[in-house]
Parts: sequence; structure tokens; C-alpha cells
Amino acid sequence: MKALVIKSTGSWYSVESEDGQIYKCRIKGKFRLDAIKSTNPVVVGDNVEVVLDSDSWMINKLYERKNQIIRKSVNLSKQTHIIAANIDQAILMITLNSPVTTTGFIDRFLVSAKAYGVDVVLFFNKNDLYDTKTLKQQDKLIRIYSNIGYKCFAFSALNDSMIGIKKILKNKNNLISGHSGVGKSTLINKLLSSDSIATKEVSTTHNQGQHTTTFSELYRLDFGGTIIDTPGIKGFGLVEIDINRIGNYFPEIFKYKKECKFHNCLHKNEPNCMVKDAVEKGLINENRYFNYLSMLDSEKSIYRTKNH
Ligand SMILES: Nc1nc2c(ncn2[C@@H]2O[C@H](COP(=O)(O)OP(=O)(O)O)[C@@H](O)[C@H]2O)c(=O)[nH]1
Ligand SMILES: [Mg+2]
Ligand SMILES: [Zn+2]
Repeated sequence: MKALVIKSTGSWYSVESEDGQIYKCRIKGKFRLDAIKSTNPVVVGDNVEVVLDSDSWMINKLYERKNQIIRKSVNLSKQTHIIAANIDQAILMITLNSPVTTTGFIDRFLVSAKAYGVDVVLFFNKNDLYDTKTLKQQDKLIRIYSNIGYKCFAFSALNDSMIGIKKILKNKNNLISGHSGVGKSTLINKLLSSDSIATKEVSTTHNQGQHTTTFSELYRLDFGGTIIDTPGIKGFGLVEIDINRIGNYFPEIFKYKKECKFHNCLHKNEPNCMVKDAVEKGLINENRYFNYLSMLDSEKSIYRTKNH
């Protein structure tokens, strides 16, 4: 029977069959050995085949993934942790304050998503809390990110109707990320119809004192599509990235770099750099450029450089 993995604790997997039944499963031992080098061979968003093995359900086949989002390994071991699979769109939830989301964090998230080929939509939440000055600051950010092609939405998950938001999420497999406390669970609760099983699960999680769990969880949207909550994950990181490619993942740097004198220009101090030129002319946002430079520096030690 074909099913969708909606939750995983590492040893137990909740899967949903096509007729909406939920089963608790384990992985067949042999299958584990065949799996890729990862701490978790089967993840939320995976399509799997399950069979009844004596009296318990077992996952015995993993269907090919469209994509997978990997968390940067914390230690230096080669093992990776896969956050979710088969994602159409990533939502980054941002709050200007309570808590603060920095542009450094946003830009790192956007770079990672671009590298995975996953589109990102920016949700600016908690607009009911902001004073005029903060709203202006938010407008400025929205202008910067809209200008380089990202869809941005500002709202209050607590007070606003979610009609526009539903259109964005509809019929897609969405992953929602962002700092703890920005309102991800609040939004998901509001999106789920009150009679769905998932709502109960969300509110149970919620009642546990908003503790961040380590596991992603998938919810089916009754208007079409799914949304994966990624609690405790501060954005996703890349396991490996070529330092020369970081600029490609900033759309505005990508646009100007073709005219740089050197094809391998890193847009730091090289002569005739059209990216730096565009920054000076105000065509590229200075703050985004600084975030790019700081990624170059900090990533050097983390990301392996190829061809060097
Ligand atoms: N004022 C205000 N509070 C919100 C809004 N959205 C969420 N919150 C509150 O922010 C806190 C954290 O929300 P939660 O959904 O648990 O955040 P998560 O960690 O991202 O899942 C809760 O107390 C929510 O009630 C909003 O739009 N406005
Ligand atoms: Mg939450
Ligand atoms: Zn350059």
C-alpha cells in the first residue's frame, strides 16, 4: 500500500494512506542498511510502500524523491540529517521583533533554498504588534526582497483572515521554517479546519509548553496541499557548497556577475567587478552584499571548497 510519511521519531513513522488512514510503522531492517548515508533514511514528505508484517506495519520501499532538504551536520561526521522530502515551496516566517529575525538569517535561508532549487515565499507575521517605525522597517525589507523576485506577505496570524495565504499554499507541498516563536504553529492551526485530526495533534504539541521538538511534522491542508512544520530547526543549511557558487544564489549578484572582469570573481576586491559597481550605484542593496561577504568568510571553514 502506498502512503505518505507525515511524522517520524527516528524509530517510529506515522504514515497516511491514500484514503486518509494513519498507520504507525517501523522500517524493515534490511531496508535500513540499503539506505543512503544519513541519520534518517526515511523522512517526512516521503512516499513509501507499507506492508503488514505479521501484526505490525513495515515500510519496505521508498519512492524516488523530487528533492530533499538537508540540515547541515553539527559535528564533523559525514552523516547528514534530512529534514524533509518532496518540497514544492518553502515558507520563511519572519518577525521584526519578538523575536528578531535578522537579514543575515533570512539571506542564509534564501541561499540554501536556491541551492536546493526550492522557491521561497516570505511571510512577515505579527503585524498587529508593530508601531509605525517598525512597520516602516518592514516595508523597506519587503521592498528589498520583492525587488529581487521574492513574494512577500505581511499579516497577523492571530487576527487576519488567511484567504490570501491559502491561495499561496494551495496544492503545493509547503515547508514552513523560521525562528522559534515567530508564529508557525499559530498559522498552521488557523489553516487547518477545526475537525481535522491534525489540529488535535497541533494543539497537543502546543499544550506541551511550546517546547521545540526535533521532528518535522506534515499536515494535510483541506483546501489542497500539505504543510510541514519544522520546529527547532533554525533554517536549513547546506552540507556542501562551492564557495564560488554562493553569489549565484543571490539573484541580484547573479545578474551582474556576468560582466565582471574575472569569471571567478568573488566580488570582494577584484578589479572591474560589476557587482561592487552595482552596490556603489545602489542597484544592489548594500546590506544584502554585506551578508554575502560574511557568508563567504564564514562558510570557508564550514563548506568545502571545490577546485581549490
Ligand atoms: N501578537 C501576535 N502574537 C502572535 C501572532 N502569531 C503568533 N503569536 C504568538 O506568538 C507565540 C509563539 O507562536 P507559535 O505559533 O508557537 O510560534 P512557533 O514557535 O513559530 O510555532 C504564541 O504566544 C502566539 O500566540 C500574531 O500574529 N500576533
Ligand atoms: Mg511551533
Ligand atoms: Zn565581481
